[in-house]
Parts: sequence; C-alpha cells; structure tokens
Amino acid sequence: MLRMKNLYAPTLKEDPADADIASHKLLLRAGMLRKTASGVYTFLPLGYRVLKKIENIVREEMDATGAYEILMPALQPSELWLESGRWDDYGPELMRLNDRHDRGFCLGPTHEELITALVRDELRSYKQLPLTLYQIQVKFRDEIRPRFGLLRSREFIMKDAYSFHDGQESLQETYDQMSDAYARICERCALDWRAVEADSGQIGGKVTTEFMALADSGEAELVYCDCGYSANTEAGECIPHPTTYEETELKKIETPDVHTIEELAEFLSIPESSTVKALSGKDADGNVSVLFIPGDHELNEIKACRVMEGFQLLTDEEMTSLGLHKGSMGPVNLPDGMRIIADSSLKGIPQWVVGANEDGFHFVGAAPGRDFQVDAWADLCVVKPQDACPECGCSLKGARGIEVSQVFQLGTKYSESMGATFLDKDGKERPFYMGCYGVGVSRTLAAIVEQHNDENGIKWPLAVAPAHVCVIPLQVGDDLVQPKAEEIADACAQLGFEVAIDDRDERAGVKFADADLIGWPLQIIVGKRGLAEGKVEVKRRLTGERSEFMIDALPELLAFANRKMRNMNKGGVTIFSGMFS
Ligand code: 9G3
Repeated sequence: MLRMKNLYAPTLKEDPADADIASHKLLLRAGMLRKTASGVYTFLPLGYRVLKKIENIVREEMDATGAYEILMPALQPSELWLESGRWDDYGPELMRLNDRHDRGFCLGPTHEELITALVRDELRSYKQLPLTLYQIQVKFRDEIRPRFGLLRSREFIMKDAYSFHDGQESLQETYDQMSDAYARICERCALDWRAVEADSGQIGGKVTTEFMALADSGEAELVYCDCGYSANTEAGECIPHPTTYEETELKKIETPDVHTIEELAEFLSIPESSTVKALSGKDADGNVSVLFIPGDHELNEIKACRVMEGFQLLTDEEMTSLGLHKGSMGPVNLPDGMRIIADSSLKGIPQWVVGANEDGFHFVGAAPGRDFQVDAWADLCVVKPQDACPECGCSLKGARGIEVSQVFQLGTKYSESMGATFLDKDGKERPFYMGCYGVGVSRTLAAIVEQHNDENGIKWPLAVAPAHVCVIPLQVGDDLVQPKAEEIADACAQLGFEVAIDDRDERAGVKFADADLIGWPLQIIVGKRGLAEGKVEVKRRLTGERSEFMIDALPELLAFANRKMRNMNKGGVTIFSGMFS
C-alpha cells in the first residue's frame, strides 16, 4: 500500500521554468522525476513504478519471442569500437573516458560491438542459430542540446535486442516477429502509434521500421493514410500531384525580378504545382546534374544520393562558374555535359513552366522529348500531406511523432568488420546475418504522458499507472472516516488492485488536485458527509465521471471497477502484471 504521508512524491503547483513540453512539465510537477543535470534525470518512487511496468511489458513481449535476457556493461572498451571502425565515426556524442591505467572506454550508446564480440568465439555453429539476446539497460549519448525531458536525454533506459542468423530468410523471420512484438508493446502502453518506413541512415542496414507515437511535440515528421500506410518523411515514397499550365509552343517570357518558385507562380498567376523547380548538384566524381521537381515540393537529398552516389548540391559559386543561373535554371539550353534528372511525377506533364537558363527569363510550354531530353526519372521529393498514398492513392495526412522504438536489419555489417562467423551445414565459414531492435523505455514513458494528459495532469493508462486506485479520506483522524478508508483500501488490495491512500493531513482541494495531477486511474473519496448517508464517491480519471456508491455496495463497486479496468486496459492482458505478479 502506498501511503502518501510518507511516500516521497513532492508535487509542484507550477510548471518548472526549464520544462518545455507537457510530459516534461507533468512528470516534474507530479513528483515522478527530477533533473540531476542537463539531460540527466532521477526517477522518484512513483515515476520508477511506471518505468518498471513499461520495462515488464517489454520484457514479457521479448521473452514471448524466445529472446533471452542478458545484461551487458555500460562501460565499453574502445578496442571493440576500433575493430568495428566506429570509434572515429562519432564525435562528442560518444561519451569517452580513460580508466586509471589510461585505457580508453566509452559509456555505451548502443551495443552492436559488444554483443558481436561477446558471441563470436562461442556461437560457432549453424545449429545454434537463430539466437536473439536482449537487455534493458542505461545508454549514454551526449546530445548537444538535451531537451523535452526524457524524450532527448543524455542518459536513458533502452531495451536493445540483437539477433544472429545463418542468412537473410531467418533474419527476416525474426525482424517480422520483433515488429509484431513492438506493435503489441505500443498497444499495451496505450499509445496511438504508426509503424513507418524509415531511412536507416548511417546504421548501415538497408531495412528499418520506426514505431512512432503521434504527438505534436514529436521531432519526427511522418505521413500516414487511412489504409494503414505510413512513412517517415525522410524516406517515404513521394507521389506529388503536379498540374499543367497549357501552352503548346515553347515560349520564352521576360520575368524581371523573378527568382523563386513563389515569385514565378505569382508572376504567372498559376499554382506552384504548375511550375518546375530546378536544383543543381554533383556526384562523388564531380559529374553535374540538374534535378527537376514539381515547384510545390522540396528535394529529398537522401533520395538524390540514391540516384547520384555522394550527391551534393552545388554552391552558388560552383553554379556561376558552370554558367548556371540560380534563379532561372531549366532543361533547355543547359551548358554541355549536364545530366537532366526529373521527378517521376513530371512524366505526366507535357508542358513545363521552368527557367530559361538566362537571368530574368523563363519558358512556358517546354516539352520533354521535343525541347529537351530527360536522362533519368526518379522519386526525388520529400513526401508531404496531400501527396498520393503509394498504396491506395488517397491523400496522405501529416503528423509529428516520437520515435519510441525501431527495428533494423544489419546484414553482415558488424559480423564482417569484427570477424564473427559460424560454420554452416556444409562446414563453410560464414559471417552471421544480424538484426537489432531497440525500445526507448524511458522515452516511451514520456510519450505515454504526451498522449495521456489534460489540464489537470496525467491520465495514466491502467497497464502502466503507478497504482490503480487512490483512496482519499477527507477528514484524516476522524474516527469514522479514517478506519473506513483503511477498510476500503484493504478491500481493494484483497481484490488485487494496487492501492494508494492519501493519508496526509491536507485540505480536500489539495488532495483532489494531487490525485488528478499524479493521475491515479480511480479515486475513492471517503468523507464524513458521505459516510453519514452510507456513501462514498468514485471518480474515474480517464473521463472525470464521478458516481456515488452505498458503502455496502462496495464489493459490487469493486467488482464493477475490476471489470471496467480489465476492458479499459487495451490488449486484454492481466492488469496486475509487473509489480505484483
Ligand atoms: C553511437 C552514438 C549514437 C548512436 C549510435 C552510435 C544511434 C548508433 C543507431 C543505433 C541502432 C540500434 C541497437 C538498438 C536499436 C538502435 N545513435 N545509433 O549506433 F556511438 Cl554516440 O543505436 N542499436
């Protein structure tokens, strides 16, 4: 039983000054979290209870996939990162230190190197595969600007799992199994989530999926469709809706002081989607291309890199020296040797409104095939809301999201660089295929608060609440109210509820405000006046609804609440897993 009188949960009336988003403010105000240093936090008792519940949900789902839990050190020898070649890939974000013998170490931001070195000498036969190991452990990343509380902290709790396979097929199986487990974890944490295709960036794998909790405070941008499709705007396929400005002849028009797409569209009184934007870039070998995309979109440089190895936009100086006119580049009369690459959506546009490669002039009616040749068509744009869904064609919606977990296919990136091989059934030495899978446990806690709060405080989903019921005696010490409150608390505990009792000698208003701020899912209010009529009041935090119950109807009430709780907690799992199981 949690007794508020001696529980350490110092609630605050006001938002702390340096707290920037709802979850950061509320976790501090509810006495669940305290800042130790920039980006470094302490979980107080109530916050820690929630963290442990989230960890246990993750643990149950990981164990259910057949993964085994281990615990690796946070302190990692630099030798392993030198072997993988990543010691120099990371700058100050990798927290490094020297021990008393002046040997190099880092505080682990992730554990690919460590886990690969762990198994490579003893995981030697295909008969031992596939194998998945996981840990729930503290991670360190020296963010340049820690902010948003637990969402971007410098020390955080992550569940990271690593799988070892004899080939791609087995890896794909585990990858899909982990993706399903991550979906269940999001559901059990009552998150409104989307799984999005993401660009794996420098991790090296080619395939990755991010699980995003929708939140305006999220740093990630995503698009999604009612059909179920969703993608990170970094990587998602983009199908713009360009429109045509009808002009059958190629006509050069004078466009004084027109340099941007907005100015061009304005000048011609046409939508930006009827203009064609040009950007120039060079590949690793210095070959110059001019890229053409619908005027109402932005170039996705990650996609440009897929078309041109080592793609870089040209600087203004480079453009000038190559005879390119920044404000009016076009496909007609380009300087020799430049490739023309166009966004695939422009295939359907017979006449382009585009630069004339001459300052102060643009073309209308420029026809691909007649006035110029396109050398390559590609998906070049950053996807945005209203673009067509690649799956069903409907208009995509936009949202911001918090990346709470991610699954990666690593292939043989680490097993090759670190010589981790196994003997296959033909006795041939081969590098493992690997996958890695991370859940931001402390970040999930904050994401839950971002999605479950109101002006009075946190509204904890049942599965992760610090306790299920808070019994609130209004007149502490009153010889009727106090014993009755204790009796009700005991009855709840007997039924398996996790119970708190606010036995502080505080005014009712303070107790009600704290109960809503902390966010207990159920509050049972025991007051002198109510008792005189044999009644207690029950309040559900989720809806704010309050109802009065006759005391002797208590067993029925608790059974009702129990049933309510069971179906209130998504995922249909037992509501008492975790702390009390
Ligand atoms: C570093 C630093 C920061 C990093 C990394 C390495 C992110 C790094 C990617 C991953 C991939 C997966 C296993 C669990 C799930 C995520 N930030 N990543 O590798 F040295 Cl300073 O961590 N790892």
